[in-house]
Amino acid sequence: MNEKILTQLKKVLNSKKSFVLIFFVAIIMIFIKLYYNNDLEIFNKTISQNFNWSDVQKIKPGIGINILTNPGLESPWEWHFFPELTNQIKSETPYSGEYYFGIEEPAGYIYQDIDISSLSPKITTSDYTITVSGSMYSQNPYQSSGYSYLDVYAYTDENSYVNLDGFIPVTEKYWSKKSKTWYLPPDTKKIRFFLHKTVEKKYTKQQKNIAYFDDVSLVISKCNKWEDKELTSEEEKAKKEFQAQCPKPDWWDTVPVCRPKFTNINEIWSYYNDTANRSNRQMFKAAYQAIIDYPLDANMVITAIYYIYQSVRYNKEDIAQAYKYLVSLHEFAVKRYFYHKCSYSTSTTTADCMARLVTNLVYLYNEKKKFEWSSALIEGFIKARESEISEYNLRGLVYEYAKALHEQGNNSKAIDVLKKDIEKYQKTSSDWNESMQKLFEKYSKKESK
Ligand SMILES: [Ca+2]
Repeated sequence: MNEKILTQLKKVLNSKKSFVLIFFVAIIMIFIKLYYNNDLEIFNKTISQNFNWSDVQKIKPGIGINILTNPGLESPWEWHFFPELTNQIKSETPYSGEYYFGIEEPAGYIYQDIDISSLSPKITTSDYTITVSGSMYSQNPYQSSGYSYLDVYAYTDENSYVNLDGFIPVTEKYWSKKSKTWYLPPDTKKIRFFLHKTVEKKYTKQQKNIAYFDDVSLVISKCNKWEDKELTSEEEKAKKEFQAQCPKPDWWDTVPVCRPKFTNINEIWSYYNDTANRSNRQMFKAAYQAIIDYPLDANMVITAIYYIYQSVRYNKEDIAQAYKYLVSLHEFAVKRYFYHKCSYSTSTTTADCMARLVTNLVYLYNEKKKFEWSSALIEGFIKARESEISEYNLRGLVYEYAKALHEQGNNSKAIDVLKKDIEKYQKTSSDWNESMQKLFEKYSKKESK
């Protein structure tokens, strides 16, 4: 009898216990959920104090894979914060997953150490590369500070390292994937990978630009160096002529391009568009290599020069630093291929590929205030090839022609050129109509003064 009562009582107690336990667990979960949502900082601190860091499964270093742990920046695991973790973990607009990092402090940074000593018996030669990439943007960049960028310290032992720098800060205000590749110093044992924010010396307290990061990666690859193609004696002669006028840039040997060389112009075009996985210098180098591999293939040479121009002009670098022979390069092409018939399909040919190079050369002349060279070049080119140039490219040349005439003090001729163009195309709905009209009005006002 007594035993029966006891078991009954135990049952009741047990059920109450479990009820109370469930109740408390629920309350705790609600609290955690509230903190989690409302104050990520407290969440992070609570977790980081109670978490056993050694439990984190680290990525085993290998060749050709992303060797960062927690590359999606979903939590603080494996990352080190300076200043210490406060509110660098963001959740408003992730690039992927639920979280990402944002550096607010003017001199703040975040890094991860990667031990690659298990790989270093292999990395004894200079043909291994390290590629970093990530999605980044900056919020309300104030002047020229507060932009996201990445860099790397390659340690050959505990105290000596090489700083791999030169990553161009990301000025976009929306998620943009950028990458950079360096040769990895032989015998690198450890890599310290940094997420950084650019800082101006004079920053104010009010200035709160935030540099954001998500989905970062760090990949070590074996990169076979390119051998120059074997050429016929005729090709060799053309290559020498080209290189005498347009030598390789000084930085040539420091920029690895780990991809097969171009064999046709479609490959140039698709690599140019792959901005997430190539830098402007890599684009330049691959295009230049195509010219010296196919020096007698006019379409290849012209296309490569066009994309060299694009990569130099849009790399936010000083042109002279990127390539000081950019004018020579265009003069070479314009002289050699002035009458070249560009073919994009088998049935039609145009002068458009040359019109684009002529336009670029005019931009370069104008920057040097060589307006008389610009107008002479456009005049000659239009005279020789007008019927083969598309309306859009032709009007682009006419626009530059008017500007060059105006700059030389020949305003009335500039107005005349614009007037003729406007009359000729008044019934079309081209983008050029408005620009031509505006320039015409601007120059006419000056004339009547
Ligand atoms: Ca993420």
